[in-house]
Amino acid sequence: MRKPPNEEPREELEVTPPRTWAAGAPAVTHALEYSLEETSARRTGVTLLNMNQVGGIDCPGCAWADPAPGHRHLNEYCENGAKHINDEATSRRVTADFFRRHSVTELGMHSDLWLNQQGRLTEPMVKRPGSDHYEPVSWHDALGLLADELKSLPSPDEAVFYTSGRVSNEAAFALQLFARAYGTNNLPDCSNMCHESSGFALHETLGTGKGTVSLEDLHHADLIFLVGQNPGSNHPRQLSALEQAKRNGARVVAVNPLPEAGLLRFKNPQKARGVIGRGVQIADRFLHIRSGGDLALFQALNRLLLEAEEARPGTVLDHDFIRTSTSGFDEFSRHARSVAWEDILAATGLTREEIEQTHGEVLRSKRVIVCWAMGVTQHRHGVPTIREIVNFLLLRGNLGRAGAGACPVRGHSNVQGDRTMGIWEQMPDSFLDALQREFGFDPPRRHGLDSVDAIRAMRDGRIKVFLGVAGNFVLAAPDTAVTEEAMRRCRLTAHISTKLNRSHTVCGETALILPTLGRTEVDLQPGGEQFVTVENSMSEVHVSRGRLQPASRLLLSEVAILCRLARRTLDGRTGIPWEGFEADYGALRDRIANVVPGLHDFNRRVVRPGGIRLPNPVNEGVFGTTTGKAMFTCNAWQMPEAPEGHLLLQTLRSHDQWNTVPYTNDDRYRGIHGSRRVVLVNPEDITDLGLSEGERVDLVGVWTDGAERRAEGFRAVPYPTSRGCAAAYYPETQVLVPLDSVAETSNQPTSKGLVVRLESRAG
Ligand SMILES: Nc1nc2c(c(=O)[nH]1)N[C@H]1C(S)=C(S)[C@@H](COP(=O)(O)OP(=O)(O)OC[C@H]3O[C@@H](n4cnc5c(=O)[nH]c(N)nc54)[C@H](O)[C@@H]3O)O[C@H]1N2
Ligand SMILES: Nc1nc2c(c(=O)[nH]1)N[C@H]1C(S)=C(S)[C@@H](COP(=O)(O)OP(=O)(O)OC[C@H]3O[C@@H](n4cnc5c(=O)[nH]c(N)nc54)[C@H](O)[C@@H]3O)O[C@H]1N2
Ligand code: SF4
Ligand SMILES: [Mo]
Repeated sequence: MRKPPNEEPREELEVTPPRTWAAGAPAVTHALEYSLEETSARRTGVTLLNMNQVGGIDCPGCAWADPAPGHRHLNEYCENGAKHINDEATSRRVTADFFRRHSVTELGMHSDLWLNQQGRLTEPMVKRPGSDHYEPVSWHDALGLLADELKSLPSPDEAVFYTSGRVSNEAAFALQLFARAYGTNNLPDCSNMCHESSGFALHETLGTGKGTVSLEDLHHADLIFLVGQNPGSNHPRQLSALEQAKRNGARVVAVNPLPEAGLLRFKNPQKARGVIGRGVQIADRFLHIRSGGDLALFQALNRLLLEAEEARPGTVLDHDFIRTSTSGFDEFSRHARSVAWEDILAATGLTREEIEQTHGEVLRSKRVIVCWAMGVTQHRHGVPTIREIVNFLLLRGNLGRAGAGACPVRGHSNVQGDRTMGIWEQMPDSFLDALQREFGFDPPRRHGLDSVDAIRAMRDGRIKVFLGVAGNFVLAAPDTAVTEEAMRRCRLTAHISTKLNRSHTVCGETALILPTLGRTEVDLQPGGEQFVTVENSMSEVHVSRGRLQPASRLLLSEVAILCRLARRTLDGRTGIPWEGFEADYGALRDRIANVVPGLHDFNRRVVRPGGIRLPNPVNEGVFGTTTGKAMFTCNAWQMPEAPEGHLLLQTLRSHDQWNTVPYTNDDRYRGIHGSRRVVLVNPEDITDLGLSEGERVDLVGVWTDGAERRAEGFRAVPYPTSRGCAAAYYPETQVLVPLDSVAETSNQPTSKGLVVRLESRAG
């Protein structure tokens, strides 16, 4: 076992020019360096060779899809996937002795990086009321404590069950089944803070919350938009798909306030020419947009398409598709023409020529795909922006056919699957009816609490018990000070986790750490060795099977913990065979097959190479919307604005972190080394604000409630971000996101487009 580091890493900022290409040879060496630092060479070999292979370990990183079986490389992973997997496979351990040496208060003062570096959690721990230390507890007593607390609540709605998107389908299904049998729909998840805006916009306009494209579609598109995403760091193998598409003749338009390395040039580390050559240019056109300008951009493109049709009737729009498959076109086309150019140019910061040239590319392309991620969803107007993207696709029939469609690029490896399994506070009646038929109990129908509403309820004392299944809720959620206070008001907080994080240091009166197996590990149950299943961003459900020996013999799998908790809490009330589910996940999958559409014959079909592709009704011409057709919508123009002397801040990921967990203090592609406390600002803005390069500043949030939100001690780094827009890393800047600052209709926190001022610390 490796000794965990005692000391905090030293912070020393060094800035080098941002990189203009992603991946290539350094990516391979960086991945291996991190692997060997964290684990042994043998464990590294086992995990990496099995990663993303048929029947192997599904990468616990992002949700990007694997190529079809037979088309995979021996090394079918990226630099960051290797880091994520080795972060879990580390040989460092957090033991009972560690918790004897460190009080909860002391742990709370350590950085997130340090907490994560301590290694894998090894046995269940409890912090009892009045104590400042975690102490060991048996599984029996830990689950008894939690079950007793749940049973004592006057209403099941006084508990919340949070899920993060790394959780397998089997564990997610068990969790929601337990929560609903217990009597609540309080099932907030990380998706509430991630692609919730996509779900709302797509449901309303297309009748499905999921994307409509496959990898094959991407390979055969003529034009691909990458809007508000940083694939070089966050979905690296998307670059391989784009490389393939480009070889087939596709053109790529990237829309971003930052010229991200992966958007510019890609050197494929899986190919000899990628390691030594110049690589492939990814974006043919880079639109250096203002923060939040995407709604206006797509409004402009739509207006130009309507005008082109008017000039050359019958040549631009797909009239057949519009007539047979859509509703609301007339109203939309009237509204679309009313958007003024001066507003568009103000909101986007682009020139009219740039937008007209992009329009020209659209006209030349038969098959168009729009990909998007957090740069779109995390804005206040994320939902109307995505609705406008749908309008754009509908106009030329770019939906439901090969090489075209909508591609919300998902974050966590199974975030989409968790939703398919029923992790959502507002599951439709059709799902609840199916649960009722299959299990014979009455699931609650009243909508539960999402992440933001759960925090409000905890803050107001309406929630007594919080259970987190994976994730790091305290730092993933907005308004750190408010969220921490809310957690501390709970009677009991419990987390099923693989590694130590901030959420374990912000405790309710009683707190539990329930350590669990990770995806890399062998999962042995009475019914034999188990595998789990996951669903990627392209609706493919497949097997993940761990290969390594568990980090500790005291670990239980997520499914086992949840089934035991359910048994202890429900006391056999519902007749659900929890014990059988725990012994053999196949028994659980047999029941899932009866509840979730598209997963019939689940056990047999999922083990086939490539697994199961869930049907997407849109691709069969079926739209489950209120009109039964794909819906055009009218979206009012809007742009985020910062008053004089302020900037629009986005909170984002570095190349070297997994969400709330920094791996190092570096962000290689952006040329930031040794410190994460930096704010990237356009050089002209630095001058206009009277600051100097590298000056130490506080970021001060401005919000309608007048409360001061301050992130202290950042260096102002000149960076080619668009004018008036700044960027700084999450979770350090989470303190600046007000709890009440949420996206329209989706209630998703606005982690982008925050109004801040930079206050010099010199004076
Ligand atoms: N290595 C690594 N991979 C990850 C993750 C990780 O933490 N680390 N997290 C995973 C998860 S859960 C998710 S959701 C995804 C997130 O993947 P991304 O969405 O790529 O995540 P962010 O780091 O938030 O980057 C947002 C991108 O949008 C751009 N952007 C910001 N505001 C705007 C805007 O107004 N308009 C436009 N057009 N662009 C804008 C930013 O400059 C940046 O390039 O990544 C997943 N993959
Ligand atoms: N300001 C700001 N806030 C954001 C965002 C942003 O861009 N800006 N992004 C949002 C987004 S997109 C997301 S998805 C959320 C992410 O929110 P979460 O998903 O809640 O957070 P993670 O950082 O992914 O959680 C990491 C922890 O998960 C646990 N873990 C890892 N693997 C496993 C496993 O296999 N099983 C179990 N049980 N536990 C495991 C480990 O203990 C680890 O410390 O944050 C959101 N918050
Ligand atoms: S692209 Fe995503 S899923 Fe694929 S190896 Fe990299 S992190 Fe893992
Ligand atoms: Mo996410």
